[in-house]
Parts: sequence; C-alpha cells; structure tokens
Amino acid sequence: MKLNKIEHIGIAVKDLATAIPFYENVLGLNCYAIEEVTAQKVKTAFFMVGDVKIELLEATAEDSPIAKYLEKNPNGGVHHIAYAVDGLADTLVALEEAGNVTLIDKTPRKGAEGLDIAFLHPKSTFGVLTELCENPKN
Ligand code: CMX
Repeated sequence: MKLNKIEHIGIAVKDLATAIPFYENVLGLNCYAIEEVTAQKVKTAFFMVGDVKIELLEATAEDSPIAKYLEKNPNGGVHHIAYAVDGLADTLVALEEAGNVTLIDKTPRKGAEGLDIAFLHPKSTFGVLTELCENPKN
C-alpha cells in the first residue's frame, strides 16, 4: 500500500463547545466545519494545520466509540490517525489477504467530509487506532 499523507488526526473530547474555543483562541486555528456523522455516532469539528486536519470528536450516543474511549480516558486524547491512500477498497482486500492486521472495516464506509474510510484495530497496529481514507472525488 502507498500512504500519501496524514489526512487527519482524530482527538476525542468531552464536548466540542468547550474544546473548540481552546483550538481557536489558544492555538489560533480556525474551525472551518462542524459535521455530525450519524453512522459513527459522533459530532466532529475540523481545523486545518498546514495540509493536515485536526478532527475533534464528540460522542452523540452512549454507545458511541468516543463515549467508550472517554470512559477509559476521561480527559480525552488522541483517538486515531488517518492516512490518505489511493485505492482504499483494493488496499483492504490486500491487507485481508496478507493477514497481518485486523480490519475493523473490510470494505470502505462513509466518514466525515464524504471520505471513504476504514479502520484497522489498534491491537494489531501497535496501539494506535489507524484509519485509512480516500476522497472519492480525487
Ligand atoms: N486507540 C487505541 N486503543 C484503543 C482505542 C483507540 N482509539 N479504542 C480502544 N482501544 C483499545 C482499548 O483500550 C482496549 O485495550 P485493552 O484490551 O488493552 O484494554 C481495546 O482497544 C478494546 O478493544 P475491543 O474490545 O475490540 O474494542 P472496543 O469495543 O473498545 O472498541 C474499537 C474499540 C477501536 C474497535 C472501536 O472504537 C472502533 O470500531 N472504532 C472505529 C470506529 C470509530 O472509532 N469511529 C469514531 C470516529 C469516526 C470518524 O472519525 O469519523
């Protein structure tokens, strides 16, 4: 597989309303989009740093992956790293065939900003929840 760049870094927060002002007023970044991803049970806020995005993630349901993460990490923290890749569907097939990583998603699903996304289980990626994503418009 060929990773093109870090597309975004996902950060779990208790609530966007208090986290966004920190990113804007202290770090001086601009929140350019807020989007709820119903399928993932999250509400997201996006910032651009150079050509990498920071994605803040708030849980929208008790069984959201972010709610579960916050149970274990009450202060929040880095939740995942997302890499841009060409040919996501084929990449997932190749990873499955190679068998050295556990796929959470065997086929791409829709994430924030209309990206096709798939997650690799952190237990098989040295503790980092890893997202692969592809912009279907590219
Ligand atoms: N980073 C690193 N490790 C993590 C983790 C994370 N974000 N989330 C869970 N883990 C670890 C737990 O600490 C636990 O480790 P221990 O066994 O050592 O205690 C282990 O993974 C739990 O694994 P599990 O029982 O298989 O899974 P969980 O029910 O805890 O769910 C995960 C974890 C990653 C499989 C689930 O959150 C998932 O499927 N995530 C992908 C989808 C997602 O995160 N969506 C939200 C973002 C959406 C977006 O960006 O648009």
